[in-house]
Amino acid sequence: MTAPGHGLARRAARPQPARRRATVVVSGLASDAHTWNLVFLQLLIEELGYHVVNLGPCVPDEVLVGECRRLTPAMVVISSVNGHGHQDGLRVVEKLRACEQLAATPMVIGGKLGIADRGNARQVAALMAAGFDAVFDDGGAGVADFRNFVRSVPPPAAAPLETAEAAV
Ligand code: B12
Repeated sequence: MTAPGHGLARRAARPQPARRRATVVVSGLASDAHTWNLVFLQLLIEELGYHVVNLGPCVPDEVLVGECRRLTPAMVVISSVNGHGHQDGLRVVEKLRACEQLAATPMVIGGKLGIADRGNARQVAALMAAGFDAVFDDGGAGVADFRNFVRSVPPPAAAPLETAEAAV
């Protein structure tokens, strides 16, 4: 007869399959050469528990669409700093949403979307209408709102990683 709890202790000692962290794609837009914004976003999103694929600055639309189709990420986070986000963002989100497997993927854009410090309400509305789920313009919503948005996204069913035990 085993002591109470003994079986439980044995179960706990057995290696559990690790969970793969869901992937978030971070990207700059085709015209935008700024980079530190992307590094900032990558660190922030990693801190929130995701694996980040950072595509870097000046990403052609076709590359962004192709990588998102290949990775089918849990979320796509686009950054604009040079002020062309309201144009580049409109164009690229339509291309992303046209892909069947990305139709329901959470997609956000943020940063300096235009060249005005404030009063980008019209641009924000146009970006939302074009397919973004949220827009975090520097003149309005802040990083705290972005954090809350990321936390509100339900994690996709994560595939268990192979453990040494399972591989034998
Ligand atoms: C460094 C820099 C450059 C470097 C970039 C080098 C590199 N490898 O990154 C160089 C010299 C290449 C450059 C070029 C240009 N730049 Co520049 N640059 C800057 C500078 C000095 C710092 C930017 C930076 O790295 N900040 C640090 C990062 C961490 O912060 P951030 O970029 O501000 O991003 C923050 C927010 O925007 C927000 N954010 C950004 N994206 C997102 C996305 C989401 C989802 C969320 C929630 C938040 C978020 O979070 C970040 C952290 O708070 C700023 C001025 C300044 N002091 O900020 C100008 C600035 C960004 N540049 C500007 C401009 C106009 C240009 C040029 C057009 C200049 C020109 N006429 O050639 C070109 C554009 C080139 C291009 N094709 O994009 C303007 C943009 C104006 C605007 N949008 O209203 C700025 C603000 C200068 C100014 N006051 O006029 N630039």
